Amino acid sequence: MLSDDQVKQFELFGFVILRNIFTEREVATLQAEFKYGAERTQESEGEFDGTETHTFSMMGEDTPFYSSLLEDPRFYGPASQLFGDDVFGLEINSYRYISNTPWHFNDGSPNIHGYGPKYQFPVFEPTHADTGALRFVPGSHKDPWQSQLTSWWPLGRDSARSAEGMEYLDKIPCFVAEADPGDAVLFDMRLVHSTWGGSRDRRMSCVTYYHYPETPQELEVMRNAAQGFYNSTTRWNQAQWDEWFSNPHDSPLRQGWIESWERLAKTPQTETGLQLVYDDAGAATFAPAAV
Ligand SMILES: O=C(O)CCC(=O)C(=O)O
Ligand SMILES: [Fe+2]
Repeated sequence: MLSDDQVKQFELFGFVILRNIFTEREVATLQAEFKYGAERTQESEGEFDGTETHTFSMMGEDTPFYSSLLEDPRFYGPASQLFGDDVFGLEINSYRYISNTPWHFNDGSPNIHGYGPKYQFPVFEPTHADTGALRFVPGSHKDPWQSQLTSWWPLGRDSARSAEGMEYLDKIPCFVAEADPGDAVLFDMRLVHSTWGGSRDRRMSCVTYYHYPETPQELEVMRNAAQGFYNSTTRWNQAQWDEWFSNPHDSPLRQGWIESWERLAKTPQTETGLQLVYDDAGAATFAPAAV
């Protein structure tokens, strides 16, 4: 669990770094399962040649240690401490990153109302400031600070990704969350973040949860997200997702999450009275639901 000061730091700044959350033996297991998942992905996607990021799900029974991590008290404990006991599991992924990641926040929708805690960790090499460590603008998980930041062009939704924006990436004042294998960086998905320099097969993983919606806006966002997720037959890495949803070890915790997904997916729009409206740039706002 997190100490009171770690909880306070997370609330104020939006992140906390957990050192040595894995034992050395567990890091070896992560590495072996990562290599297996990478191989599986090459079989379906073609050989990794450094021109495209490979992303693969680690939620299936073919990577048993990874697939246990959402329920692991070392991950679920702090997640529920920060976001409540009804925080629920979203995904466990691995990545072979090939480029810098522009400034952005990822809350599951283009606005601030769908969010949760995300753990990211390096699996093989440490991540440093110039080798792909996460960079955070501290406190940017909160509005109006987040809106003020992202209306400045180097941090803007599209302009951050432009050639000019990418030139500016490493000039933005920020905190660099360096990590070694065994450590995990825990952050609020609403936090404005990027990475720089870790561009040649940077092998990372993540464990992510969603906060259970409380306001009509949050419910409208999550209702939509859940419809694209629960019982979907067109997910990437379908076999791994299906296995996770089949709850093969009868975990009561996972069963509760599956029920959360189902409840949200089946929530009618009349319950929120809102709809998401997207502008040309893909940014969403809320409007009263059509009657
Ligand atoms: O590591 C990266 O390059 C991107 C990570 C990121 O944006 C995320 O985990 O949400
Ligand atoms: Fe992100």
